Amino acid sequence: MRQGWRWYGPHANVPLDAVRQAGATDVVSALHEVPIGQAWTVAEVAERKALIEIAPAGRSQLTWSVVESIPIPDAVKRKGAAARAEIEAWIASLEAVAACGIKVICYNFMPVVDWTRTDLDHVIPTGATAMRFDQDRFAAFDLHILARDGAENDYSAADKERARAVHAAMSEADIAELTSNIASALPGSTTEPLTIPAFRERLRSYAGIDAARLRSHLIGFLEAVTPAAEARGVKLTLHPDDPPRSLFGLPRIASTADDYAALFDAVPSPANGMCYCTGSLGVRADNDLPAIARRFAARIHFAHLRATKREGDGRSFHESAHLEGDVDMLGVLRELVAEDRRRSPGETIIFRPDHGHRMLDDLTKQVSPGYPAIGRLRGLAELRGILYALDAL
Ligand code: DNO
Repeated sequence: MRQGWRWYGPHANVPLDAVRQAGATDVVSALHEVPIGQAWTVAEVAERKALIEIAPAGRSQLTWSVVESIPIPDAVKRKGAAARAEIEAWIASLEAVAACGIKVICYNFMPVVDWTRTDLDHVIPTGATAMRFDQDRFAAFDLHILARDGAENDYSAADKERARAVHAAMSEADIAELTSNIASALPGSTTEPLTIPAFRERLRSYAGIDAARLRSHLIGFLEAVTPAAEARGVKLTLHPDDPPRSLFGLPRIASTADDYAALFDAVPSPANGMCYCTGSLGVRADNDLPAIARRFAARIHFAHLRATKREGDGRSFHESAHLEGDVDMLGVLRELVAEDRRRSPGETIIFRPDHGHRMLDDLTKQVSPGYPAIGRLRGLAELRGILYALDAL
């Protein structure tokens, strides 16, 4: 397996030397500055690749191995294969990436909101901070701040009472912070930041789109793009929903093993692959992580490794240290290493330590939520220790 690191580009507050010092060899990145839906060009991708791969004198060489993500525009999620122009632009981006020799592309199919947290700096007992999803704060946002049509039907009387009390205790500043955490698109998100009125409007545009319809739109998209990927030896890896359940009454269709099985059955192309994200899938107690890794091993080309800890209500969770929490990381790595050994060297699985606690010097620095250097460095070092013990490095 190859050790990757997500890098946010030339203006990122964690530079390429930090990637080297963390011990990673592979960079995971995207043209984050290109607006969603606009086709990437070969020149743009080649320029970024040169920036990553042409090392200054005396520095070790890095490889841009994974594009995470080429965003899928909202129209594709709402209309499927009928969103012809948007899909053609996506294929053009894929072709530009492939022309530059990058063979793994990550994407997701979450409607309206990508990964979602209510708290970005939840203080944990060590004094570090972790990202958190607090179900009552989420419900307070949905019911009282967004005031979504029909939201009241999605919560029990007890849920509503707790959400009401949470909302009543919030100051204007708390409301602004919660709104920004949920609606302004966290780093790497492939959905647009939304104001509250735009958020309501976007939700209304999904009226009538249930899970079956959304799945058929993803299948239509995959049928359109996998031939181009296959022809260029590119693997497309679908990132799971985070959290892996419906939010805001919207369907989510990459949350369970059955969800992925339905997609692989419908579009068996070898280009149809999976980004195996332990932290996202691990939020559901009914997802058996080593079993999922074993079942879809041949489809896994990219892995996000981190852990989450479910809280008492079974719906809230926070991000734990990489080897703590609910994820059986050793069990997962055993499966991924076994698969990796079956492959030729050019096909090896790339992983990155996903997220990390904000700790030590990062507590006083400007950091991208979820992506501070030191917490990720700790995560990668711990994961590397497991791989070393499994004799997989
Ligand atoms: C968050 C990430 C997401 C993810 C995209 C995949 O940390 O896991 O940004 O990369 O949703 O397309």
